[in-house]
Amino acid sequence: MKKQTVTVIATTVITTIILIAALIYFLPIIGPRYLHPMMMGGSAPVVASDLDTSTSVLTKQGLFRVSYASESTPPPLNQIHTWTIHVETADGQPVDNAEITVDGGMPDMGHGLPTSPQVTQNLGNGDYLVEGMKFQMLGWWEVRFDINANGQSDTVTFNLILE
Ligand SMILES: [Cu+2]
Repeated sequence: MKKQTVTVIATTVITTIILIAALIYFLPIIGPRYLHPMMMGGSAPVVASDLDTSTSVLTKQGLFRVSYASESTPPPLNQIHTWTIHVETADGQPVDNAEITVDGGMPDMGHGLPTSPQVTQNLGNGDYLVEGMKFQMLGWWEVRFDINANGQSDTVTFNLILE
């Protein structure tokens, strides 16, 4: 082979490798923004415009009022982080002895959370630390807390839209 031919082949191979490496490197960054809607059939998930995204809401049966604060606002994408939730009775008394479990997912996509967040600390005054929160896609997420306190249980659902 001519030296020139070898040079052309080598350049092509190196360029290809660099392009593939760049694609692999950037996919996790651009993926959630572009691939996710494409994988779902070409359209971005439709989110009801009247969706309640309040960070403080009453539980389903109205027993408790629960609010949350993410470690950073808005919650980060693709990063494990913590939430703090505050639980009080409907008339505003902090609930200190709650057993709380966490669940959630993307309702319009039929999948759950990528992690299993846990309430790991009772911070007192109705505050609880939630560790292991993670959202790996943009769009509409539901985060549910089952709250059990004083022999009563109720569920709260928060909606959030990551964009
Ligand atoms: Cu999803």
